[in-house]
Amino acid sequence: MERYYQEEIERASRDEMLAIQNEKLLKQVRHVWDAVPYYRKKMEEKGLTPDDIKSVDDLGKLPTLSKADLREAYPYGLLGCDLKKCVRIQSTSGTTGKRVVAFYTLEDIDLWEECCARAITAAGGTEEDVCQVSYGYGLFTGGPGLNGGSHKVGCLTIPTSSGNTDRQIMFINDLGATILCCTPSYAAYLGERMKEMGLGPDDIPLKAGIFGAEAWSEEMRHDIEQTLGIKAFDIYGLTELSGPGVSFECSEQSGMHINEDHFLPEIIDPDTGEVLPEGSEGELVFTALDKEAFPLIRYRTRDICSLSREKCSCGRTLVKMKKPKGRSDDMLIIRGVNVFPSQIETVLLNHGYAANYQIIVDRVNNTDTLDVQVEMTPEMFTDNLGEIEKRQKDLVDGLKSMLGLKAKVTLVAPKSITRSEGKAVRVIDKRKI
Ligand code: DLL
Repeated sequence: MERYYQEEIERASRDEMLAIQNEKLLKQVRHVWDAVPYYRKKMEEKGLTPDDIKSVDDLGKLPTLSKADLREAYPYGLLGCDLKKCVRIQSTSGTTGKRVVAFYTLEDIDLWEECCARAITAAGGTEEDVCQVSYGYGLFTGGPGLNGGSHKVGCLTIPTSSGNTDRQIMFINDLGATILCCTPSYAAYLGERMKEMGLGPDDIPLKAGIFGAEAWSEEMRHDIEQTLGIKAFDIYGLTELSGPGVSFECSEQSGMHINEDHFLPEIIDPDTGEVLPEGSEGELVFTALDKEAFPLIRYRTRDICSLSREKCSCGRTLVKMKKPKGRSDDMLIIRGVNVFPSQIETVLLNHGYAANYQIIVDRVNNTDTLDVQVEMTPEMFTDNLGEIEKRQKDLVDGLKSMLGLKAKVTLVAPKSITRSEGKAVRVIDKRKI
C-alpha cells in the first residue's frame, strides 16, 4: 500500500495545487520586493512591480537569478529577512570555485525536513525503519536534510555521515538498517565492499536506498539494486533551494515528483531564456514559494531535464521531472559534439562494467581527445592482450554509436580508480581554452 507523508498536498487536484501556488507566489514576490533590494532592482529594471504578478501565468515576466547573481550578492545580498531570524547556513563544497552559502530560518528548516520526510515515506519508510544517513554532514546539505526527514518520519536514524566504509557496513548489519541514504557512487562502493566480505543481497537487511546529489544512470540503479537487494530511489535538490527533497521518486521509479507546493518549476531554453512548453527538454528553473531567509525567484539550476504531468501509479499528482542528465555546465563539448558523462556511463554499464571510470578530455594539435578509462571487474580481469583489445574495441564501438564520436578506451585493473564517498569526480578536463 502506498503511503504519503502529507497526502492532502501530495495528491491535491491540479486546481487545488494552482490555488496554493498562486497565493504563495503573490505573497513571495511581495516579500522579496520588500526585503531584497538586489531583486527589487532587477524587477525595476524590467519595469515591474509586485502588482504585475497576478498568478503563476505571469511568472515568465519576472527576472531570473543565476549563480552569477549569487556570487555578486555574496554573502548577504539575497537575504530575505533579518539575520537575527536565521539559525543555520549550509554551503556547497565550492570545488569549482563557486561556493554558495544559503541561509535558513527555523521555519525554513522545518519545511525542508518535511520535503525529505515525503521522500523517505515514498521510499516505504515508516517509524518501524532504521535509516542510515551516509551523506556527508556539515556544510553539505545531504546529511542534515535526510537526518531531519528521517526524524520526522520517526525512523531510528543512524547519522554515520560519509566515509569509514567498513564501519558503515558494521552498522547496517548490527543495527539492521533498512534504508540507506547516500550518493549513488558511494552506494555502489558499499555494495562492492560488501561483496568482497562475502555478503550477498539476501544477507543485507537493507530494503531501500535514497540516492542522489549526482547524476546516475538507470543501469547503475539496476546494478545497485541487485548487489544490495534493495529498491533504489532517486532524490534531487540543491543547496540554493534548501538541499535534498526538492523532488523525490516514488514506487513507480520513473522520474521524481517535485514538491511543487514549495518549489514552482519551469523549463526554459538555456540559450534564449524563453519558457518552453510542458514536456520539452531544457534548463530547470525554480521559484521557492515559502523560503523566507533565502527566497530565490526563478533560479536557474543549469540542470537539464523535462517535466511530465502524466498520471502516476503511486497516486501522487505532484509534477514529475525526468532524471537530470547532468548540469548544462557538466556537458562536455568534444569536437563540437555535446557529451554528457551519464551517456558514457550508460554504455559502460550496458557492457557489463561497474561505474568505476574516469573521463579525460584534452586537446592535442588543436583537436579534442576523449579518453575513457574503465576498470575491468574482477570477473573479467585478464592479462590476455587479445581479449583486452577486443573488449576495448567493443566499448569504442558502443561509445561511437551513443555519442557519434570516436573515443579512446583504456581498460585498467580492478580497484585502480579511486572510490568516492560523496559526489564522484568523473571528468578531468585538461584543455586550456
Ligand atoms: O547535492 C543536494 C542533495 C543532497 C541532493 C543529497 C540529493 C541528495 P548541491 O551540492 O548544491 O546539493 O548540488 C546540487 O547536484 O543542481 C544537480 O546538478 C546535482 N544533483 C542533485 N541531485 C541530483 C540527482 C545537493 N538526483 C546539484 N540527479 C544539482 C542528478 C543531481 N543530479
